[in-house]
Amino acid sequence: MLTTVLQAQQAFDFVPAPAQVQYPDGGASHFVFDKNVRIVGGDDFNVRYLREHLARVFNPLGDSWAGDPTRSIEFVRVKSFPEEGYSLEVTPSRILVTASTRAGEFYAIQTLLQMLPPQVYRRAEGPDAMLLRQWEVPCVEIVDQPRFSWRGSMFDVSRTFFDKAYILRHLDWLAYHKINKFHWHLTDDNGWRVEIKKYPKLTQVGAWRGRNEALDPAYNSGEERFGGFYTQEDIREIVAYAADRNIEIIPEIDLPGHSKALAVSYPEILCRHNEELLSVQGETRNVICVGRENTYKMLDNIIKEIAQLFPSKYIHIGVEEVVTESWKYCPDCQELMKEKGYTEERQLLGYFGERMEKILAKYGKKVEAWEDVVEAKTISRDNLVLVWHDQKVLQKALDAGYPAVTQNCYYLYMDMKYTPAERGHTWASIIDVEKVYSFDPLQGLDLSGDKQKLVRGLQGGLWTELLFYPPHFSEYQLFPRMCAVAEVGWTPQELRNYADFDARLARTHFERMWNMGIRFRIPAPDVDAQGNVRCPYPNMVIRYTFDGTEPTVSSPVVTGRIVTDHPENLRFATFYADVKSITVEVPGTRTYLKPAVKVSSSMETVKRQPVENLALYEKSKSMRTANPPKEGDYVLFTFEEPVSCRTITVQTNDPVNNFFGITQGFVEVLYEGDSQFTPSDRFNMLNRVVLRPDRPVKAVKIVITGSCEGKAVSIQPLIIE
Ligand code: TNX
Repeated sequence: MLTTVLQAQQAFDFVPAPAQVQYPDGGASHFVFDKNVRIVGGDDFNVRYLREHLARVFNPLGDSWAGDPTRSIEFVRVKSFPEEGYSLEVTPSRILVTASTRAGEFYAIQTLLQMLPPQVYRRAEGPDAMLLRQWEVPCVEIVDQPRFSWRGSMFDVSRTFFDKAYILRHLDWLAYHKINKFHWHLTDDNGWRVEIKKYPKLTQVGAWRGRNEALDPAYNSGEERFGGFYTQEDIREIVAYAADRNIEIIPEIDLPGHSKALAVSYPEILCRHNEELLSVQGETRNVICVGRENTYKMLDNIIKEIAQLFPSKYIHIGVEEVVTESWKYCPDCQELMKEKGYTEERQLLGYFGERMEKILAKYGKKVEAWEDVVEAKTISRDNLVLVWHDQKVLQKALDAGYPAVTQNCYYLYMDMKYTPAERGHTWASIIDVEKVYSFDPLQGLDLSGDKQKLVRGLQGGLWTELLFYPPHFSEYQLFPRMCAVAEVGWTPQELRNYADFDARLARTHFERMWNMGIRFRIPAPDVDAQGNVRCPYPNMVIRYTFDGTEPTVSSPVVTGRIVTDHPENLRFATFYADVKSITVEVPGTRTYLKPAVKVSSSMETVKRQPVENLALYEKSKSMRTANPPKEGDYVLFTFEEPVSCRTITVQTNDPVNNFFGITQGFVEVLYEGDSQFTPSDRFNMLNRVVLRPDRPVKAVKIVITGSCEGKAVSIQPLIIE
């Protein structure tokens, strides 16, 4: 028998913060939620969605929500309300939701869910699920509407494939944050992910990566074949699922560059030449021919199927980072240039945009394209530009009269590192949550005339070259940065305040996300040289080990001062339930041995990173091969004097530059007094072997047994302790 009446908080921790929130009597009176509350009116799906979430918390389950006429949730439609806007009024006898659309109603429900215990988000109750009898919601009046109409998330499923179940969960997470656009980056160099009935090879060939596949493996994917695609049936299901949650899915077919997956499936789409030109990402032969009519026939057929699958107004056709030089060597492209009087290959980008606009129009669609399409101004002004560089580029799009959305890489790229010690790219910058939050899509712009209206909004973008490993890393990269994107897109600029946002995350929103099943990123503890540790949030704990191993959920919690003669072996991580930060140590306590060593290798290296680098023991100086390694290749480290040490870490990838390491190979050790090498471990997922020698070591040898994931590998200096 449950007797405790749980107290709700006085002020709600909404994310994103609504435009107006008032507590008429300071939260003194309440609406009591229990199994007897009645639901009146409302869109069918919305009501089902609400009931389904309520049933995760309130006992008993079932349809008893028809109940008490004196306490109800009522949905009313009033035409004058803005698109996606709503009001939500909580009084002791009823919760009144007013909106003009089912979208507004849906967002009122999202706000309402944030007034309830975070368990409303839990995915399935376990056998020991605790259901509540009642919950008190303080009386409140909310009037709300979004600042921008485009609040999006771009997800690259080409580089790393994410299956249907995961996409559906991702859509749920976005909806909980009032995000309304899902830009689905379905094709790129590393995978074609949408079934096209007329061209089955796109997914038979172009959807698979691996050592023996048409497309190379991914960073950290090892040797296994991996990939996949969405059938047209999957797509329809996903599109409908999103639409129910007020999310429009915009498909991207990335053309005419970034097209390796298309080109390996149907090589006839390439230009007629054999030049191996490198794209920014180091791909070759990934630019399609824009001079031949057959290209447009094929694209027309593809777009026809895409247009039938996606009800969105726009289809994104790519147009970025195209190696236009490829067209220089192509007789067909050159002939077209002559005919058009073009002097530069880049002009063909404009031609391509124009042709695609016409094809899309046949199927009732408008073009969305990356910023490169602005230069030629060939597509009409009712198409949409997606900017990924800074505000200057956005300004150019606006000045040219194009409506635009920004995915500014310096603030909104979710594949960048949060801090230097974490995984991710760095080329655009290091992007912590505060940096995302600090962004305003209107900052630094000249908005004279009607230009402000052209800024449709923003989206976070998650590129997935580095996301194959570890599990849940996509969630780590997205959250809580996407929470910040959501608030930038929704909340009036004058109400935004990072400290307040961060406090809302800490008090309540982490717990919501945990219940949503998101394995989000939490900051590592601060550890100073004296061993003082500070936990980043009061409702998290720091766990530690003293043997140099990774802390786990069952490691002890730091409660006081730790006294040890071996501070170099201490490791700390922040935990929120089973969500874990990266591991940190006490700075300056580890001592590295740098015994004189001669290093040789069977592998040719690039000039700037020769094998001799490895004798310097400098973190920033590694060896990089010129080619993929092959069976029988080796790197041999021979010490001048036998080395006595506790561990030798043989690290082969380059964690700073995310460069490939050895996946097929092992390490062997020559001990003092022995005449033969003793085999040790094979390289693990982190391209690493850790040796714990019990005798002095004369030599260490990396033995290669097969190829690697990339086109070459890097090898780091030995770490000897
Ligand atoms: C740039 S942004 C790209 C992507 C990469 C990303 C990595 C854009 C249009 N192109 O192809 O995945 O950088 O951060």
